[in-house]
Amino acid sequence: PESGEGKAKAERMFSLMDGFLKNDPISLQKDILDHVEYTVARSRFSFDDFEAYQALSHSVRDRLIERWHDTHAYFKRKDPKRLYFLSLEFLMGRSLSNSAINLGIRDQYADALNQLGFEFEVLAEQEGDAAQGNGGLARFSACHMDSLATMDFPAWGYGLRYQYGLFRQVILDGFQHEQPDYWLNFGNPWETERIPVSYAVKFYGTVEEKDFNGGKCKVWVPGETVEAVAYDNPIPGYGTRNTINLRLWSAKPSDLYDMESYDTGDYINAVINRQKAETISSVLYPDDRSYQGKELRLKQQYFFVSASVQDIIRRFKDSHNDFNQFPEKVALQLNDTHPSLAIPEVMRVLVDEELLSWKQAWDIVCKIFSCTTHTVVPEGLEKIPVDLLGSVLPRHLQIIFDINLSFVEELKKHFGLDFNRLSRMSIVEEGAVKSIRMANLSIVCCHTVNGVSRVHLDILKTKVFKDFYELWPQKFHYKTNGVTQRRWLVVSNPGLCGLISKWLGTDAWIRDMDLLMGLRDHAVDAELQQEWKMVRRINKIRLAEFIEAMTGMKVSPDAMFDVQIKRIHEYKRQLLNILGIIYRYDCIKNMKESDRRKVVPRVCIIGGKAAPGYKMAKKIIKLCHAVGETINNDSDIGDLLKLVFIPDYNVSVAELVIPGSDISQHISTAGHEASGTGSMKFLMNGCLLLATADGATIEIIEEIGEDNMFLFGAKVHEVPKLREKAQNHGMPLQFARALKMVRDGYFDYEDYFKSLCDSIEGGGDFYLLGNDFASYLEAQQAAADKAFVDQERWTKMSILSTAGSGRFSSDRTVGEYAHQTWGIEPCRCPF
Ligand code: F58
Repeated sequence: PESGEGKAKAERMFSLMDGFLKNDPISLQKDILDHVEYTVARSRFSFDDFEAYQALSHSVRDRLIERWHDTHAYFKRKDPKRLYFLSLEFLMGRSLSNSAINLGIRDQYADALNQLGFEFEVLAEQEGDAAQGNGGLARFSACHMDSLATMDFPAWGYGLRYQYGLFRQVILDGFQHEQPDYWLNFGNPWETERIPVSYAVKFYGTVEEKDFNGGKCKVWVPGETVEAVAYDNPIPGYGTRNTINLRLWSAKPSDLYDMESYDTGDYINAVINRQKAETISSVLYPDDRSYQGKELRLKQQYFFVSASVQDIIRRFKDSHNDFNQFPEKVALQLNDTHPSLAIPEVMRVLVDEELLSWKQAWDIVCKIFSCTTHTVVPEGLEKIPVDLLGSVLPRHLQIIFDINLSFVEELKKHFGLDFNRLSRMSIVEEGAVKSIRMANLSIVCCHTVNGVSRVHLDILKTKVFKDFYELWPQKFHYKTNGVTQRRWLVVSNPGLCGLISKWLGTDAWIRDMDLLMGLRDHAVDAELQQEWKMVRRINKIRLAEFIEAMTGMKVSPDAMFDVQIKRIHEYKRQLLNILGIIYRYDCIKNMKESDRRKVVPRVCIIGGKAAPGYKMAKKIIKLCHAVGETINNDSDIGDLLKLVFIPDYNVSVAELVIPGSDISQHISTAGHEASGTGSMKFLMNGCLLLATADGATIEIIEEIGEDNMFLFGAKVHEVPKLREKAQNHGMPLQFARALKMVRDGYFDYEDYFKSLCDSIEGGGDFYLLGNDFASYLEAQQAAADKAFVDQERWTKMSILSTAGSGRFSSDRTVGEYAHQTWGIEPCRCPF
């Protein structure tokens, strides 16, 4: 308040506080100890590392909350257009280091802790990962939140607060087993439960028509009501006071209970049934391949969408009373089609509850939604069976049918009675199981649909959404992905980070990655090269220690560390990597002693989770272990070749592995990886890429040049022809030999691996492993091995990789979205 009674009250409130929290070492120490005593409820004279971590996190959180309040008060006062980012998955990882660094007080905390006898780094290791997502799509959400905050955009993230995050991967005898990730077991200091922020979410029931104002209106009478309670997670920007919010919804039984079920006399069962409401937010679906029409999944989607839409509309109505202003104040971004029920939900609220006309509501909807698509595979496109949707969300089904009716009319005007085309484009798919195509719904209603790299957009335009592109070419865009340098360099590689700032003479690149280009001028400077190698070696030693701790295997940091870490998928071709390793093993084994001395020792590191129901992916994990078992115990091979599988790959593991890698593999069959973001993290950290020309790699090549990476394999446009050829031609010799070793039981388990071998030999080699094998080996041997021996050249390539990574910051991506898609401006909290 700027004047009057409100101002006087605010001043008095403020005078009762100690002012803002202070960040000098004594204040921080006092703060941590207070939290030990009062929050963790341990004696300040006796607490362990975990308790110290809890107290430290609460102390950091206090500072986040201060800024969070200021930011939101400021947004409220300025009332800018806001972006709402809706995603069913956020893969945030740990928060402590990231928050302390973004707040600009990590070093102060480290000093304060030292004096108390603790180490910041050691306490940071106590934190578990927040793994509320599967892979790339979920990490995309997390990187975008960091960039939105740092760039001062008035944005909110909305999602679901799963009690069980992505499963933990346990390897027993080389096989993957899944264990539940009950991540909230030890509390989560980063979130704040907001009991007063809760909304009723309805399911099932019937739709009734009532007379209203001389006309008719629809009333949805639900069969079940569940309460959505908000949990807020502050997201601090770097180099700004702005701290935005990630609001995750948790399901609780509703207070609106149904008298009938209690009146049956079966009180206990009635309570138990109510309790079941909580299952909606209990578990994350661990499959990132294809959509399965499961009722729980549908309820999860609608649950978080409905609560978010209610929250957004409530906020809008707090300061506006005319819905015509809605598109000037609100942009809604759908992260893939998972949140696309938000479209009929906004229509429903505007028409049924706010009593706008259908036309008014539709005009608004067409202006506020945009959608990012993350996949190229048609199996990834969601389809919800009409029967299921009609039962769970009867009013939404009606709305979707009505939208489709007008859309099909428009199609007829445009294309005439081309029934094939009409049936392909219709939102409703006829067939054995009549379904709603969520991608079609999204394209019809969103003003912008974007792919995540240039080549991804080409594939969308020419294949997946060809018909729609012909109708609305202006709707389709691409925004090449990026990742946040705060987490992927500043948090995870402090050594390199300091070196970069020293040589650039500034740390301004942490907010402006284009500045990294300045490193190009020093790429051959002997002094920088020396320091660069030193930092990278320290990171390799750290990685070697980690490998020993996780697997018991000792590896030498003198060897080349060759890494492939990502979800296990056939299209990502971990199998190509393993067959390449088998080939290398076979070669070394058959070499003369004198030749062996010339071999560059190599540690091959693979990590990643397989979806629990994805049989082939699980076999690939087992094969990796079986091959590793043979190679690692072969005394002929010694340190020349090692194969390590890092279990339970997650964000924190990536933070440790990436800075210590020499070379990383991004080897999907061309045309299958929509973008790929792992490559960008490695690139920033000066790790060389061994890659196919797929997804965003094509744009990385343009930035750093072919000479600074190791490219191989078929190009996107060559793949269809090569596939036909693969059906009819045999395998190249070297490839057949490596595969035969698997088939013949050289690594045991021949029966178990049979279907894996058959998928290549008998199954037409869909992912073109055979076709790309020779050029893969060439890239590996001629290029990578030779280049590694020439450390001066290698280091130059490494420096140029980091120098060329500026474009792949999510700051650039988010800036493009803000400007071209959302129409939002920065709103920087001034104090
Ligand atoms: C990933 N997609 C892409 N899930 O595979 C990757 O290339 C990209 O870099 C990343 O998104 C970020 O844009 C992903 O994680 C999916 O694509 C789902 C597959 C199953 C259906 C729903 C999407």
